[in-house]
Amino acid sequence: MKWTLILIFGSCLAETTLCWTYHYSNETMNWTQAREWCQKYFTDMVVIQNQAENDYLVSILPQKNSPYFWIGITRNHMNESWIWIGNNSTWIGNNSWAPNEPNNVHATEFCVEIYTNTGQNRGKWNDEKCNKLKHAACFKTQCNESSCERGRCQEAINSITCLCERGFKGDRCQTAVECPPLPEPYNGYHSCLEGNQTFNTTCRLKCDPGFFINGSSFVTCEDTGDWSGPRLTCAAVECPPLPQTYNGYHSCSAGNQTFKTTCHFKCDPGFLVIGSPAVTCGETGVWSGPRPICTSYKQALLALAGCGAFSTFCCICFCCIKHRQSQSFSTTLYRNKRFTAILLQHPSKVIHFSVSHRKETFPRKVSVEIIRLS
Ligand SMILES: [Ca+2]
Repeated sequence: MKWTLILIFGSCLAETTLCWTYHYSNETMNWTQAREWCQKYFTDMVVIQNQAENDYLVSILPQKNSPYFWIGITRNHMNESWIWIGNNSTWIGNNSWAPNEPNNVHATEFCVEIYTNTGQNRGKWNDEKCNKLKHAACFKTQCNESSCERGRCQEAINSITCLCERGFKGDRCQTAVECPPLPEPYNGYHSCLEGNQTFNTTCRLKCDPGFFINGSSFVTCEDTGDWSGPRLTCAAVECPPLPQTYNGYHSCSAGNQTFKTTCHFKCDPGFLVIGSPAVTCGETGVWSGPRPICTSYKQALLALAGCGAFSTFCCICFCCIKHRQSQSFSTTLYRNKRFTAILLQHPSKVIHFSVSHRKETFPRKVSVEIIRLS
């Protein structure tokens, strides 16, 4: 069978190139043949999505001796609903059917034709037996893979529309949604996976030494153009609270005892500062040293005297032992600011004297430890 291709008016406006066009056959054929013909030479049989398209289609279809054209709506059984091919439309208007149609004569009318003759039935539909011979009404789509970069192409009579994926915009869905510039966090910085801060970009926060991530460590640019969470912030690490100083007091450079805060200690009148008079909160949350103590001058003098007496006692013990053990002992003396130790060593035995001062109680308590090792 020889078919004749005829291009009727494109549905596009003259200046528009991206939209579908309508076509029809000069010959008649049954519904199945008509659809195959449309698919072979164009895209498919006509699908109508609203009354405006229906009216436009009828206006450009020619007046022929047989003014009947197959359209792409059908069903397989009398109890089924009418369905458009391709699932591109579910539309059936209130006045789409001609009077007394669809009448399903002999329960075998499962295809649909559109009337193009003049009169009150022009543009109306009729259910018809599928093996009847009608002209084919076809369309050719203009959507293709390059029509929309990040979206789905949808055609109408005069234009195509790109239905963009989430997070993209533009007439061809070519532009990712942008989020506002992410403000630089105090005492830290952020790094983003992408150079520009657009949809799906994730930025991570890093804090300077002495500061920690306060809340989320990253945010993501969402399809709404907003960042996924609150602003990224770094907070200063805190040192343990300093207890009240006995017989003295301390004052700090900041209200919270956080990184870089320095606290100064002072003693009440009549008391002496033992230790460093100031401590600073370090980047790991540890004070720079032990806090000092306040002791009276009398206690300090007694402590010094006691220490001297104890040293004398140690020297006497050392001399006695050395005398009793004769020359076979070797001796070693260790000393620093906090302790003094005397090591006696014999080929068969070791006697070890150590004198240590506990920092927090110095000089009121002095411990002496004597260890005899075999
Ligand atoms: Ca009918």
